[in-house]
Amino acid sequence: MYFHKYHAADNFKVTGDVKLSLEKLNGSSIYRLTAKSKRWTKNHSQAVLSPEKIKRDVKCSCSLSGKRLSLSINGKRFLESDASLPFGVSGNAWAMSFVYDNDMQFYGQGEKNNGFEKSGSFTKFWNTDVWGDFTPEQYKNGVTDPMYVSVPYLLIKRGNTYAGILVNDPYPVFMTLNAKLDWLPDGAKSGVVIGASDGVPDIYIIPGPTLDDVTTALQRLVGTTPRPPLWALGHQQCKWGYRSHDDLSAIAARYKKENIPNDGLWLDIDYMDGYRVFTYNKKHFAAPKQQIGKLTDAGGHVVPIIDPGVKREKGYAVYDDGMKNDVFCKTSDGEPYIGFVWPGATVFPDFSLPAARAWWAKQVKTFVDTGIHGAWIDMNDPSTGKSELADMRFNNGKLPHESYHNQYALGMAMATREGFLKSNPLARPLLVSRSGFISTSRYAAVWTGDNFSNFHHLKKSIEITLNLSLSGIPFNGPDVPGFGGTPTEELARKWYKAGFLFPFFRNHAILDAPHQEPWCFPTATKNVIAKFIKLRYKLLPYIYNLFIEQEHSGRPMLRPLMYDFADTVALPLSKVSDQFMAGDALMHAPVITEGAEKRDIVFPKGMWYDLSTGAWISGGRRRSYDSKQDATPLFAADGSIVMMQTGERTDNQNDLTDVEAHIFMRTAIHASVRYTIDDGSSFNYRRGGETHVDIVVKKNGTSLAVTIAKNGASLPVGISFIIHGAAAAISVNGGGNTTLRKGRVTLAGNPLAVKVYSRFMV
Ligand code: NBV
Repeated sequence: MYFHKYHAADNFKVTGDVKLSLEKLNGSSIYRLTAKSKRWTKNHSQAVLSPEKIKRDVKCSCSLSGKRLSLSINGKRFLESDASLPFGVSGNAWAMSFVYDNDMQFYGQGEKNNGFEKSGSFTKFWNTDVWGDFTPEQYKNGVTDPMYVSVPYLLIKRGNTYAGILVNDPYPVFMTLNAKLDWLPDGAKSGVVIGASDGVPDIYIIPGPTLDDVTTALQRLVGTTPRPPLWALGHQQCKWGYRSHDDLSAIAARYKKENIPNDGLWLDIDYMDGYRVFTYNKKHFAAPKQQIGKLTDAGGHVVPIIDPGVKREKGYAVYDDGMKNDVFCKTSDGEPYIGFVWPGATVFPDFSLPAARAWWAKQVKTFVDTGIHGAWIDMNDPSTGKSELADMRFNNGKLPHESYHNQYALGMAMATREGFLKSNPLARPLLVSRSGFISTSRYAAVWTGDNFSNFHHLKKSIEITLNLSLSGIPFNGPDVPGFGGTPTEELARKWYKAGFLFPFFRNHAILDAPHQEPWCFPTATKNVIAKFIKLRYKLLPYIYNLFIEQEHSGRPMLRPLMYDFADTVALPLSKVSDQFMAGDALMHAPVITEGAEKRDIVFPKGMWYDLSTGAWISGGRRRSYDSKQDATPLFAADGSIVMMQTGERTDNQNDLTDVEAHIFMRTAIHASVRYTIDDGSSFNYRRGGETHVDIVVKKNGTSLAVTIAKNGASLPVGISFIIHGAAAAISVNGGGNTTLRKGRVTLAGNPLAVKVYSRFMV
């Protein structure tokens, strides 16, 4: 592994040549700490930050006295520099340390496999091709740190007050969090130390006080994720080995035959002609445009892989054009840097150069003209095979590798998205990247790379996805039910149940693994997988609206329990790493232990409706819960309204204009929701092409009074009301009481008895 050099043990000293300054960013209650010294001349970060998008007024103060920083929130000291090393340097490396207090807990850090809560850890941020740099034993069952994505962001929690620290330094950053390190005297711990091997220190301090305040401010600073097309939120089917039009049409046909919805039809490296990027193998795709068109007409969405490595071969148009335009990375001698990946000897676009990004976007545009709907960009850590990474330099060989390494995937994502929009300015693309950096969220989703089909990875996937969501990468998810190895029936069933609410939901497996599409499992297991894919589709109106909310406010779709509920001594939600909220209405506590269908569940305060059994459960405590093989512990919060598609979804035809409003009311007497729809695919929503339906429900005894108001574009919307909880009559928009009829609906388990009022047109 390449980056080992720095940690808190190095000889950092407080020196006079370093001048710190602290500013409060206008109107945002975010503080920016910067340092000046001759050691660092230029900030090479390509992260796109928008502090102007954050308007809030938080009761906090942050001050600098000499080199000592102090942050108070709501009049209480939250963080202060450690006097022994408030801000020190060692050559070009810098480090700052803070006093540790034992009520501190730590989260965030982007994509890390160092646990949900991170006390006691030492970590570095260095985009890493996990399977390339760790042993099979480590990547199958151990801790692999660092991973593909570097977001140098630390979330600090003290009680129910939170603050975040974002280090906008593209060089390798490190953090030690009250860690016991070999070089410290016996029993001593590190405190809280943040530093980097080089780069101009540029640090954003984001005071809460709440977790929602911090997270939404961070997300708006680094950029919210633009609204994905609706199909991108459906199920995605991938397998290393899919390579031809025939493969994809067979997959699409089989999903249809099985009555299981699926949107994405993904291609891995073998669709290319000899792994040459931006080509199709003629044998597998004789007429790409027509063939992809056919798949599209049948309701599929084609998503090929794009690798950054360009085969070094005269006569290959992409290589020749790149050489002519001088866009490839160079060594210190000014020669093209050569790596060895799929096609053999390869050169790599230098995404630090605007001209190289424009060149890449042009290649992408021509490729997207063949009709593809999205792309996954792989190997952009970057992974270059046996060649020394350090020899790969940037900005015409002038910048050392370290300065751009963590940003390579960000540059690639920027340019790839631009290419998609050039080809089709009207369509929202789906872009999914393996690696990333601060502000990748603006351009791409992230899948969590090469995981393994075992229970260790299933558990880890929840921790990783929650911390990514808290770190400004809200659109993310793992390969389900694991990329490497062979999933057992039990694992496939449990992973599908655990993962069906992850923001990104893709089945993918390595070349030599057996196929793991739903029908590859015996009927009982296939049926469970199908049931939860269908439930995902049933919930799409709700999920889509969570993405819309994220785009506006920065609130992530998936979040830990402490996001929406207070952490208390009696019910320590901050320790719950195997349950999560999907929006503020649904709480999921999947069973992820081998051999068990039973688990303990922490129910936050309030009443919870069990979507498997229809029972109401009172929260504020931990309870033992018995689930079933074909069910999952999924609960709706009292006082919530969840918008769903009608009936059981057996294909991917989504209709956001014909929906069920599921009303969950037990003790709550008020519930409301804003339901937004648009065409699901274009950017017209930015020009008034969306409709908002505001629904308010008031409960009086067993009568529900519903008001619905519609504004925005005039799309007709039909709503059926499904009531979970005691209710006998309903009146809609003052239309007089109507008796509810009885109905049945199947959500996460048994069919449930419900009250129904259908169908109201607005
Ligand atoms: O393109 C092949 C694989 C891909 O299936 C996987 O999802 C990526 O994470 N790719 C890595 C390259 C090689 C992996 C050993």
